[in-house]
Amino acid sequence: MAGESDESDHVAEHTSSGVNLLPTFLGVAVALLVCATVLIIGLAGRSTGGLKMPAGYNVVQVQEFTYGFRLPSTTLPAGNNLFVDHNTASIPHEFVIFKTNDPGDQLPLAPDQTVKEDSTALEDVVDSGTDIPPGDTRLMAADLAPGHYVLVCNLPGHYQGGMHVDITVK
Ligand SMILES: [Cu+2]
Repeated sequence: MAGESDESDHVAEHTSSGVNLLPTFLGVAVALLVCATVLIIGLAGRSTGGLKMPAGYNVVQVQEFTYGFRLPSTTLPAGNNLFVDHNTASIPHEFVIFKTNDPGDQLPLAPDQTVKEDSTALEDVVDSGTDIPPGDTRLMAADLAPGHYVLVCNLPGHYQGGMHVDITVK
């Protein structure tokens, strides 16, 4: 009696494991689909190269080239801005934003014709600090008050070459 019962259990188990291959396959397929969906949503929502940006920041994508800047808009919202600056050029550049009343093409100059960064007419609010090598991306954040700003690259000759953009924050 007991032996017979064991055998029928064994047969039932064996049969059921064969039948269960389909649900298992479906389970794996559903799991893969969920993973793919999460990945797609993640990629679609990304701001920059898959990096997760802090909430509450206006993300500004900037591209530098020789000699200029590309940005989606020269008007930015007051408050926290996060600049994601990519140097697309084959030479180093830098990224400096001054708050100033002076127009971007009329900033005070030092004797070497670079922008006179210590001028009282200029307030340095964002500064890459060091050169940004070709191909590199630099993240810089600033809490900007409403007003007029100028974004420049102040490597020798670059400001004069045209690397300045007037920005309005409001
Ligand atoms: Cu430059």
